[in-house]
Amino acid sequence: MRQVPVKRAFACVMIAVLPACTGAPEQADAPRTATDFATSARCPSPPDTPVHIKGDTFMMGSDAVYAEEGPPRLTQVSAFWIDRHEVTNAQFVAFVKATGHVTVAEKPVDPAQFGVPASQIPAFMLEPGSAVFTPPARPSRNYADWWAYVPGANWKKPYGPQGPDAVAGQPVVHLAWEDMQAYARWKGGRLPTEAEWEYAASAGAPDSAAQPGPDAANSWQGVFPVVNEASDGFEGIAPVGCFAPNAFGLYDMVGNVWEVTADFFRPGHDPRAADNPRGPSENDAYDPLNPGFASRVMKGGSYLCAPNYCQRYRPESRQGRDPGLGASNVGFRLVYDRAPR
Ligand SMILES: [Ca+2]
Ligand SMILES: [Ca+2]
Repeated sequence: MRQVPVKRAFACVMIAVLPACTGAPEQADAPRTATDFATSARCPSPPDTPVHIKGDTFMMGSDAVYAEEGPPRLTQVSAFWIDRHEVTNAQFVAFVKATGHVTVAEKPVDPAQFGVPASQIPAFMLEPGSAVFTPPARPSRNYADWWAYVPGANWKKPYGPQGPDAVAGQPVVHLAWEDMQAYARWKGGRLPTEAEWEYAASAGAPDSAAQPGPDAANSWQGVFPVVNEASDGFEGIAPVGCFAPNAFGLYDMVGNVWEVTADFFRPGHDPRAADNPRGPSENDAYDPLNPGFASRVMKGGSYLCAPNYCQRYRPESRQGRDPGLGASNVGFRLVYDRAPR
């Protein structure tokens, strides 16, 4: 069995790839401030009541865009309930008030988790914090140019300590896997399997051509990562419910923030796993972008997905997600095996 990923395992990768981790300035050119992403937009608030999804067979996966999404195959999913929208800051506040939970991003960092001599760890990476999208001033296709470890970033301060406070109706971000699991236990739900999530997102559409596009939820218009036209009304995270729901009544399945699922990640689907699949074992997990540990699958794209870089505003889209550290564009929603209370 592979070693269970430790908190902040992502930081090991960041040490290798981020200029900020080698002692160089975080950006060669001054990034725009986090407050650029503040939004005062208000949208209708959809109810918090979950939606019942009847079991069915659907075509899971796609070979049309990215290789890791295939092969498509008929897949059976049993009935379940699913949150109508991403878990919001308001919902997470209720959880924190009830339990006193402190998230991973708010806790001191254990230097032993980096796996390198302490002298090689920049001091700021030992401070509580999280990964924040920090747009560069010039074009780039290297993700290390727009992700930075920002001390003080957490679910209460999604754009970092200098940015706006978390907004009640917006999805909660900057959570690690263990934070999501704690919320799920308190709520009486669980993280969805990838198959459950993808079926709910496709909402009975018979093929990918009939499925939603980038205008179905908050995404990126313009040339990523330097020109954020925000013609959909949102430069950063949008409140849940600002875009029309899909045919199952679910909001923001193909945008706003990525949503973490229960499955471990490896590129491509096992075509033999077609009856309520649960993904590979932890030992078989493999994420080319984070090869040192077992990533979880996240689904549906985010407000950072643009046609020129990340066409992942689709039900089939999938990427690996570091379980030990949150990010400013990653959230979740729960499913339930029985009618929620
Ligand atoms: Ca947008
Ligand atoms: Ca979403």
